Amino acid sequence: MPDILQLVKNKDPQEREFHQAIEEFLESIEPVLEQNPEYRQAKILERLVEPERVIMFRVPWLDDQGRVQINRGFRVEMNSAIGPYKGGLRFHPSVNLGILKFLAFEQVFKNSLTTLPMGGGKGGSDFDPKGKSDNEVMRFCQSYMCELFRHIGSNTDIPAGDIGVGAREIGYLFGMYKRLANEFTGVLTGKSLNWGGSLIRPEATGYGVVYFASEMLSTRANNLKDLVCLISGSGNVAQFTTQKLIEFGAKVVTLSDSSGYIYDEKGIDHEKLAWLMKLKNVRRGRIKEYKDKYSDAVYTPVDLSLDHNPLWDHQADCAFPCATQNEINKKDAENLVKNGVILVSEGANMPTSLEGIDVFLDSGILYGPGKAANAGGVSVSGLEMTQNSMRLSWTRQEVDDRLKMIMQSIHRTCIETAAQFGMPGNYVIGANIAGFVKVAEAMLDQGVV
Ligand code: NDP
Ligand code: 2IT
Repeated sequence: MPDILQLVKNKDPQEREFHQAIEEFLESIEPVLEQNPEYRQAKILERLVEPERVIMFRVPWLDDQGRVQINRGFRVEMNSAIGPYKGGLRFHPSVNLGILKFLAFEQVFKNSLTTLPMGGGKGGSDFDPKGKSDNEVMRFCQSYMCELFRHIGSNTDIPAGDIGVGAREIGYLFGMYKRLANEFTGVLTGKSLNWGGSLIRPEATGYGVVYFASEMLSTRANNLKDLVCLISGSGNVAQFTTQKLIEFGAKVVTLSDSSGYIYDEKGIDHEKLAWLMKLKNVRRGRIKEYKDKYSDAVYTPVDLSLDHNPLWDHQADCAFPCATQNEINKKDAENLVKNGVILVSEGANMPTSLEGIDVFLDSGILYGPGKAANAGGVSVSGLEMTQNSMRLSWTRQEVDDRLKMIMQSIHRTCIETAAQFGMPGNYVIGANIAGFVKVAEAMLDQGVV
């Protein structure tokens, strides 16, 4: 049998995150490959690790001083076996092809799990929106779309937000798309409400993470009420994970950004969260300011080069990593388990290292991997596409009910698949196998393309 991981490493040795995502996935699907030799014969894996198309382009723009700035733009169109390419755009200085390929690869299986007809893709740029004026962000987005527009379409490839891309960026991107293509279509999701967006899309990833956590706890006759929760990040996913946890009666004690984290022993309530959302979404401030407003809280700067993150070293019941990839290493995972955590539900994509995942699985805690637990965001993106096609808007209640149903269905699928393959309660096996089989079968049906 060819060693797929080695093939990829030989071809693109520098794409570490992509290798990591593949390694995690391959370990899980071994038993399905044994049962289905036709997958190997049709070279399904070799095809899955090779994007259908990669677009890479120059993004020139003018800053407020009139100086020319150059960034690199990308879109990875990974797999369209079960629907048009779908997945977010990330604007962050760390963005490179390897990171976007890992995100696009995971997106393929995540989208497959949602029950909706969406293929997988991911894109973005090494542009850093932090510290930029609205006008600079607008000029960057317009320039980025000047190239991207010819590759996307409401039945071809539908981008959305991710790190550094929220409502403001989607607005600027959509405006330029509409002008260039001369059509008003659902080519992006995460749009604002009064021009084609869906209710609950901003909330969807965070709400979904909590619905998934609640389903996991119910398998052990438990619920979120009064449980103490650690959350990392303070962006879109972290904010709405916090909001839903408060609604479920849990106590959220941490939030972070890339500079440090706050620990609020009394818990972040609705009023504190509303203040924080203004700080992050309107003033675009730093989490450190929370401590100036709420003096009971403790702020700890975090050195990302340390061998562990002190945020994960508090007594708690649940952990919700909602910032970025590889934010929980082996030591962090050991600290979480040692401090009594019984559940981890991943809002971020691949936040836990391979060694960290092993710690969680060996300890027997409830561990919900990102491609299952954070699928609520792309699910409501899919529902936004449906509403755009029908040219109508559902109510908040209707979208939230559908989101809940989808998260329950993903949870059930993971549980049933894991049990079927002799690994009851293992959500990693369940998510990877169920996500994979649907895509693999579609690829077989469609021939060698
Ligand atoms: P945002 O840009 O809204 O927020 C990102 C948060 O993560 C910020 O608090 C940011 O801090 C922090 N962060 C980013 N990079 C780092 C880093 N290298 N180290 C430490 N902290 C970091 O993004 P989202 O909330 O949308 O995304 C968060 C995660 O959720 C990502 O992994 C994303 O892929 C995933 N996700 C997002 C979905 C969505 O619908 N938006 C859907 C599914 C998954 P700072 O301000 O200092 O950079
Ligand atoms: O990682 C993700 O699932 C997202 N960033 C959301 C993608 C989408 O198309 O809504």
